Amino acid sequence: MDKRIGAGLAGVLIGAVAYWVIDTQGIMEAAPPATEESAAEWIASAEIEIEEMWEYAGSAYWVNANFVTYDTTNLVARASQEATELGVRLANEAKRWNGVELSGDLRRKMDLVKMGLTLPAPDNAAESKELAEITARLDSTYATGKYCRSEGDCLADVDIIQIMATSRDADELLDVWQGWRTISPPLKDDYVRMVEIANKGSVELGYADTGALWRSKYDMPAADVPAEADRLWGQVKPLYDSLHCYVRDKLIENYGEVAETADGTIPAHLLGNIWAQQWGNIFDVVAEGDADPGYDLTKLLQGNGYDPLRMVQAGDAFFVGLGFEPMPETFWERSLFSKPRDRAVQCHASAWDLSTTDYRIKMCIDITGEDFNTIHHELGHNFYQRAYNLKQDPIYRDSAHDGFHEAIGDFIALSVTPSYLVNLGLLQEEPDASKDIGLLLAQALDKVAFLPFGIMIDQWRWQVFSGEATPETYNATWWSLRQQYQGVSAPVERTEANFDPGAKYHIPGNTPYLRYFFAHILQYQFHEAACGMVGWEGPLHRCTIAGNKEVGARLNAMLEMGSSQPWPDALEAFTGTREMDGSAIVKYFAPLKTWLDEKNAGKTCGWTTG
Ligand code: X8Z
Ligand code: ZN
Repeated sequence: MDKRIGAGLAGVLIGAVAYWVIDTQGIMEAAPPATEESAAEWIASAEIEIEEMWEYAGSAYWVNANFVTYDTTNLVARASQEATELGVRLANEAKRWNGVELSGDLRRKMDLVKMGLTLPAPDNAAESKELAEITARLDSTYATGKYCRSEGDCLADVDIIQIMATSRDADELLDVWQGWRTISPPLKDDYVRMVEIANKGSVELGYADTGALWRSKYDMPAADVPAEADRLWGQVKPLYDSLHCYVRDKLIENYGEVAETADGTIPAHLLGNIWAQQWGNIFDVVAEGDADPGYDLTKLLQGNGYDPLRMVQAGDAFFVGLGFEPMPETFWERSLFSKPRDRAVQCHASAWDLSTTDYRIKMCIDITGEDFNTIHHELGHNFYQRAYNLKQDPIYRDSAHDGFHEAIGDFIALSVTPSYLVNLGLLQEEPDASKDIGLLLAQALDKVAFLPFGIMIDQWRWQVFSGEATPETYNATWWSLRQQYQGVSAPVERTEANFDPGAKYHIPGNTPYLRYFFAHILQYQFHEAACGMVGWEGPLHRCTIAGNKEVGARLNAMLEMGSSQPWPDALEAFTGTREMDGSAIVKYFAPLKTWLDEKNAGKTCGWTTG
């Protein structure tokens, strides 16, 4: 999630107004008439409650994520129940002003209150308790999931991620690929029940189902969101198709028939990532001689004695160079940068704002280029949070839309170019233009490969929430979408006894995922606009905005708007355009596309969708 990724709290913290009585149908008694004035009063006191609940529940979530135990899971279930009940109550109370004409801010705040929850509970204590217990259990069970390949040799998520990134032994890859997916079948019953309860809660709030609620958060008719995502996907799909064709061919060269499929898909265990979502780790397997980037960031970090703290300091320094205040002392004291040896933590990286002065990241950092990027990603959340927290009322303390939150740090990391690495002292000199294809290929393996993954996850959830996919077809639907969008297939037969979606953190963690797809489009728009501001005329992938205070000021202006304006206004403030647009990422990778298409000439590309 955007505010506390992985905590399941997004938008939950909409406070209560204790002195107004509300019955179970949401009809107010003893309440003042629904006027503009009463709306303003209600919002003001709701915002006080929101802040209090945010801080209280945040502490519970933080403790659970950092010390995953039976008891902290109980505590988080309690806090989550309270927060959800407040959210539901307020969403119902806000309905009171539905037919009343309100000034712009009041109407917007009312609407945000109504759609604030990610998983609304029905308006009864039994089901809200059950929902809170289920979500806490899903999160903790995932966090403690392990695959034991032999007695005493048990692998947690971070170990599996490492093996998938570095092993080139197809048998080992297949073994851990299957092994990690043994953690999720035990989650399925809880997941099914969770969908049932959250849907009931969503219907009570006036949405067709929970997917419809999720799609309602984009300042456009909810029904238009799938088409908007498809429009963007259509812009970038030709680029993905070229990459897919090239990578498949190289994998077949390397792995032989293990990589060869009759339908043209790529087996999911060969792509360097346990979810086949980003493929940068197999750069060495797929790159040809003329695609050498000239350096390897992981080796540079390791060779220069970087440790997790120093990596985070470098990320912080980037923002400081743009003119932002450094993260406060408490950030350094309270964040978690390394996986502790003696206890279970939720290792999936997240960024937290526990109050308007308390920012933290929680991450099990490895000294790799991939994690260096993720650090910038997480810090992007923190700097965004601080910008709007200091400027906006509690209800507006969020990003313009959730894709903005996910895009900021990635946009900053696009400026971690060779010239910036030279400045950091990590690289002696910039590789010349002959290395451009290598640089672009390395990045495309992460960013372009991600696009279809980013869009298919919530296609699956939308179908689950709407009932189009049932518990009897969960896994089949998942693999059919994987095939359709990514051209990726399971390396071994899967059945409904498997629950492969549950092996991806954001499914048990209940973090909506379309945000990451939008973010992968937006970050290139931000980059292109920012490079325009610095007067950059070279290729976009060589542009860095490091140290540019003017870009920093323009960025801050967008960040501090929070969610106070519809997102096209925020986008316009920074980029001058009001639409999401895939042409920036297409332009960025245009030289690579030409190169890939030359390499692919004469090959059979594409896959069947079954
Ligand atoms: O979950 C994340 C971030 C935290 S919001 C580390 N990401 C997605 C993922 O890992 O699946 C960033 C990229 C996509
Ligand atoms: Zn994020």
